[in-house]
Amino acid sequence: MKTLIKNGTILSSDSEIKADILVEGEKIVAIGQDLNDDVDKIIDATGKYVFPGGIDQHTHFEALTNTGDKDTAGYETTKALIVGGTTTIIDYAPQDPGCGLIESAKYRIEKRAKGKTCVDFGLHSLITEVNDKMFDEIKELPKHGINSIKAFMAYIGSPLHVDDGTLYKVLSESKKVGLTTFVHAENGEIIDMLQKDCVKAGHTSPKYHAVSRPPIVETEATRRALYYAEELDAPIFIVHVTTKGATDAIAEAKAKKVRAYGETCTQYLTTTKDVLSDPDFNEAAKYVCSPALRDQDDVDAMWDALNDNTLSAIVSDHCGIDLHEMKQVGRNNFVDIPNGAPGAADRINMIWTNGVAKNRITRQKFVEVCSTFPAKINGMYPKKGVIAVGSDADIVVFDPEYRGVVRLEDNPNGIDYNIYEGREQIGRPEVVLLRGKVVLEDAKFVGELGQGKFIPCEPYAYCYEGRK
Ligand code: DUC
Ligand code: ZN
Ligand code: ZN
Ligand code: ZN
Repeated sequence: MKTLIKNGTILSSDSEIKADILVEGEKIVAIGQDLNDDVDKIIDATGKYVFPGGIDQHTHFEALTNTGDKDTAGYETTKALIVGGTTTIIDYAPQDPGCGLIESAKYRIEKRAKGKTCVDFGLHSLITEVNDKMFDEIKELPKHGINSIKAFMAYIGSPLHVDDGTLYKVLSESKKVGLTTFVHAENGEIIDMLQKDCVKAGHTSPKYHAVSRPPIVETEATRRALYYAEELDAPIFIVHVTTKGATDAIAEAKAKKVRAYGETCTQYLTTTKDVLSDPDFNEAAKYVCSPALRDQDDVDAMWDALNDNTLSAIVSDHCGIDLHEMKQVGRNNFVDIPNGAPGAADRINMIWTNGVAKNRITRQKFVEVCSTFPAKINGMYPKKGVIAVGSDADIVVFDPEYRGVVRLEDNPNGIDYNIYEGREQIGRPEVVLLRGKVVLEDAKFVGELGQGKFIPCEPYAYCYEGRK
C-alpha cells in the first residue's frame, strides 16, 4: 500500500516546511517537493498542518486506582485517542497483586491490550509490591522492552506508596541497567495528616482534596527525589508537575547537571482549582486528580517551564474513572474519591487550542512536547515522534481552521464525562495514519480494535545522553 500526502506544511520540533510525504507499507519512504508516484491513495493536505502522531507518555488503561477498588477503563477506549490525534501511549503497567513486574507487563501486552488497543503502546513498570524479587526484576526489564519504572511517594497505606529507602534503591538499581525512574512526587505523610485534619473538622467535600494536597507537598517531595538522583547520579523523571516550586527545583537540578526531567498535564495548563469548589459533588469530583489542580500563578508557571525547557512533555495522566459509579464512593468523604480523570483523547486539541492558538507555545514546541520528546525519553525515537524517512508513518493531518466545542458525544471516551466538556476547540485532526494505515478519515475513526501493537522501549535512552 502506497499513500501520498500532498501540499501540507510539515511540523517538526525545530522547523516547518511545505512538502509531500510518501508512505509505503508502515514507513515514510520519501519527503520532498512535488512527489509523484504510482500510489493507492492521495491525501490532499492543502492548508493543513502535518505532524507526527501524538505520543502520550502517561496513561492508565485497565489499571488499579489509588483507592484500589476497580480498574480504570480498558484499551478498547483508546479509539477516542486516534480521533484526538494520539497514535502511541506509554501506559503504566502496575504489578498485579502477587505477580512480578515482568509477569504483569506480559499479561498486559498479551491479554489486557491484545485485540483491543487502537494505539501503539510502550509500558512503564509501576511498583505496587516491594520485595527482593521486584529488585531482581529491575535488571531484567530492558530485555522485555521496558526502560522506565515508576514509584509513588504519595498514598501512605496503599500498595502504591514506596518509602524513601525503596525510592533510593530503585534509582540506584535502575541506573545500572539504563532505566529511568519516574516519580510521583508528593509527600504522602503530610497529605495523610492534612486529610485526617480535614475530615476531623467535617471538611469532606472535593474542595478539600486540594486543601489537603497544598503545593508544598509536591515541591518538597520533588526536591527530595531530585536530591537522591543527584547523589546517585541517576536519571529521574518527575511526572505530572504542577507547582512553580517543583519546576524551580528541576531547573536548579538541571543547572547542576543532574539528569532531571519533568512533564506536566493538559489539565494543569488549562484548569484551576476553582472547579473543585462547585457545590454539586458530581461537577467537582470530576476534577479530583493528583496532584491537585492549582491557582492561575502555577498554571502560568507550567507554560513558562515548557518554554524554558525545564519541563519536556505534556501528558494526559488519563484515568478512565467513571463519575456515576467509581467516583461516587467519595460522596461523603473526598479522601475516598479515586484520583484521576480522562484526557488522552483531548490532549492534542486542548494544547493546540490553549497553547498554539493562544500564542503560549510555538508549533515547534507543540510537536516537541506532545510527540518528539516523549519518543526520545522512552527509547522510541526515531521510529516514533518525527516525520522522517525510515520512521513509522504515524501522521496527523490537522485542520487549523476548524472551530468547535468539545462534546463527549462527538468523541466518546468510554467514560461518562469529559473534563473539557463545553470548552472552545480550535483545530482538529482530519486524517490520522498509524504505521501507514489510514485510521481516521474526515475526522471519523475508520480503524479497528486491536490495530495497535506493543513497541519495545530501548534502554539508555535520551536521559543518559552518552553517560552510563
Ligand atoms: N497519579 C497518577 O499518576 N495517576 C493517577 C493517580 C495518581 O496519583
Ligand atoms: Zn513515605
Ligand atoms: Zn502519579
Ligand atoms: Zn498517572
